[in-house]
Amino acid sequence: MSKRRVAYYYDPDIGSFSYGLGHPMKPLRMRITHNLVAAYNMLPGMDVIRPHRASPLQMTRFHTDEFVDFLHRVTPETAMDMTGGGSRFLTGEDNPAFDGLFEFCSISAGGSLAAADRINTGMADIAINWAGGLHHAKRGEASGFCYINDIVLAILELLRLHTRVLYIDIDFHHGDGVEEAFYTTDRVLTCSFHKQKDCFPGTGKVEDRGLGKGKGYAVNVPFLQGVTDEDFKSVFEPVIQYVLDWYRPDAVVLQCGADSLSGDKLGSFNLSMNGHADCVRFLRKANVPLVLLGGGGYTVRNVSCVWTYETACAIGIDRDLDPNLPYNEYLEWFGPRYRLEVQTNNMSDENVQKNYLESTKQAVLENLRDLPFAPSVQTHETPRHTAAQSMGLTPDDPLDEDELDIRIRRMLNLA
Ligand code: EL8
Ligand code: ZN
Repeated sequence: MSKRRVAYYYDPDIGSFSYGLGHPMKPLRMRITHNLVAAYNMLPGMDVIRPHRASPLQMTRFHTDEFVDFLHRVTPETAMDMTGGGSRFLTGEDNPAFDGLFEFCSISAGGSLAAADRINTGMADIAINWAGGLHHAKRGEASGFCYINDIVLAILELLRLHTRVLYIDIDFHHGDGVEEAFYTTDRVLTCSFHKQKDCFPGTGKVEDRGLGKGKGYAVNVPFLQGVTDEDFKSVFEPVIQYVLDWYRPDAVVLQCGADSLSGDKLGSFNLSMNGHADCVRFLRKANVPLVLLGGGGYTVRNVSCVWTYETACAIGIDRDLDPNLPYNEYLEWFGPRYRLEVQTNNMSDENVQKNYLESTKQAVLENLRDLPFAPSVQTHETPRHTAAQSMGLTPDDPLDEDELDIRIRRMLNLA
């Protein structure tokens, strides 16, 4: 397997944050993953970098000033008595104001921004940030354990030097925050594979395809519970191959949410580690600059196994890994088999009933037939930032094409 230059972003502080007792999101999983990557002696094969922490200004390239300011100020003690701020920006027990919240967001977003920058400079073929992938966060509010949308920030960074970016999301949940941010542009094609029926956030239907210039550039593949490796691959590969051939992305961002694995605490798919990693291998083989990000994943041992294995896929040593785990600081988390694996089970696969899988695949591919070949950026004069305000855009509106152009030009200090 040909070599790739891999940049790996990790901040040793990330594992110390906690969403609070009983919360399923455990930042410790990033530390356990890193520990396993190191125990397999993978670090020498990558450029290992502790990323700068994203600043509030960098976050406002997508998020509203007031939301970022709130995250910067809120503490567990003040969250409840902030005048409406607590409820308006943080929704319920999913998104608590935990100790160090802003620092956590800053590390997560800093890693994804640094990964995008490394791709922009051409210094890496693949850039990894397992602390990223927080795909639900909206411009003005937290959602689904996500506060700052590091993925949108990274894609905006990639758009400075790339005409078209492909975003792929294999998390159990729909990547709604990223889809919404780019719903009206053809410069980002978002493609999410997820459970939609009776599942948070409830969006991501096949017929949800984008708006205006973005029509056809949001692709949704909703599965039913019990998805197997075979099911997933039979849809993922033809859909992504078609998009690669016709959209011709200059860069790809793959959100590797691990709650689509079998046995996840919140998910109900039946993917093995190998089946999940086949998506990474498929994109690596496409040989397009690639950013790998984390995401959901609540059975911590499985999360750490799959992200360790996908790090090996990125480097190109996955076939050589010993499935018997090397000694490491968290070995007890992997008992009683102490193996690099995610065991599948015999749960019912609802996707093969009533021809659901085949009919969904055909509907998605039918939609893709409208996709024009490789749209290029319009060369029109981009209106000034004031144009966006005169368009009456409110903080809750998704970024439309002009708004996107304006924010990119502002980032480039062209506005
Ligand atoms: C659960 C929403 C799903 O449990 C978020 O499900 C998915 C995020 C993701 C669940 C829980 C859910 N929230 N996206 O992976 O890709 C529907 N929330 C929850 C929050 C706090 C908690 C327990 C469950 O701890 C408690 F507050 F109870 F202590
Ligand atoms: Zn998820």
